Amino acid sequence: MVWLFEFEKNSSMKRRQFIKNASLTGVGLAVGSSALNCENQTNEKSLDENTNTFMTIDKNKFPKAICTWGFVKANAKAGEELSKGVKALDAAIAGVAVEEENIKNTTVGKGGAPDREGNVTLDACVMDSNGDCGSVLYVENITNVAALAKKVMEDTPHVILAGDGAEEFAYSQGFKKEKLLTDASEIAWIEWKKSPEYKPIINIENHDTIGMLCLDKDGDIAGACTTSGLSYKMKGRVGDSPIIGSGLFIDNEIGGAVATGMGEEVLKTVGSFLIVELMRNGMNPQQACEEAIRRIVSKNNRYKDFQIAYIAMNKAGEIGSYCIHEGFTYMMYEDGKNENVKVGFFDKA
Ligand code: SD4
Repeated sequence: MVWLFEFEKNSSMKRRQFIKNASLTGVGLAVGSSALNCENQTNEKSLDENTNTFMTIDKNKFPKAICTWGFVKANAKAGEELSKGVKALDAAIAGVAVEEENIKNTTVGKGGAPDREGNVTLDACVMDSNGDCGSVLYVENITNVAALAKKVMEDTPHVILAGDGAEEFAYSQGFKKEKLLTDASEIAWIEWKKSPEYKPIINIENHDTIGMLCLDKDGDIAGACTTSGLSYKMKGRVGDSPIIGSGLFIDNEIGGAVATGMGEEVLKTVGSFLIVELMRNGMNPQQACEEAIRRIVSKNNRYKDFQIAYIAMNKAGEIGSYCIHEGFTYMMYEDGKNENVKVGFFDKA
């Protein structure tokens, strides 16, 4: 065990050395050297392969927070935490908790729409700057599932806990039992049962999953993604949001990405991991998000019926976002300002 740990540590050090050499000799990698030898520097440069110029990482531009959709308060909360010096993962969890606790949001946390049997089941994951991650899926009766995912990451030998096991673990960690089905969600579900057709509606039914990426004052990236999934899903259904690599992925040498929309289609292309790998290979966050959407629509002629949107941020704090259909926006917190940004879309027809 000790030997394995030493081996991993060494191989990761070797890789870092390679990245550093690649940057210095002008070959290879685009972003990703920001974790290197820069403890006390404000600016740091790495080669952007697309432009063949050196990209400046200016730590004065940190911190930054971005999240899916127009969640003004959640993103502001994360931004304020980051400005106080809170680390990226804790800031992201504090930010998304605002929506988990918002009973008017019908696709996240308490107040989320139930499955077709009337059960609210939540999915969430978190990923930290050091590559650790935690995830919970199909959890009932617990509101702050992103915080619970962090507990799984920190206090269990596992990455994922599901269903009853996740719920029992939550109680053992002091989380309280709460009824997640609100009166309003129950009324809407009873109404839906009168003609029970499962048809997620673009930008309406799908529009509330919160995925958040935070870049803290030290230049470290982490993220969180939390949802009640698609309304009136089949019992047992789990989407992309709690699946590391699909709903969320972070590589602190490169950047991070999160997804929202029709989870089944994100899962098929492991969308967030794909975006981070595309950034590693030289794309900027915008190009990477566009390519990830292109991979989905090029394989799937049903794309007119569903929405998917991605947001991504690299180590320099550059941001990208793209979606299939018009209507997606994201929040960006930077320099104390919290703005809603409209996003370009693929389906111009
Ligand atoms: C899911 N991706 O469960 C989530 C739903 C979503 O905005 O993002 N809604 O498939």
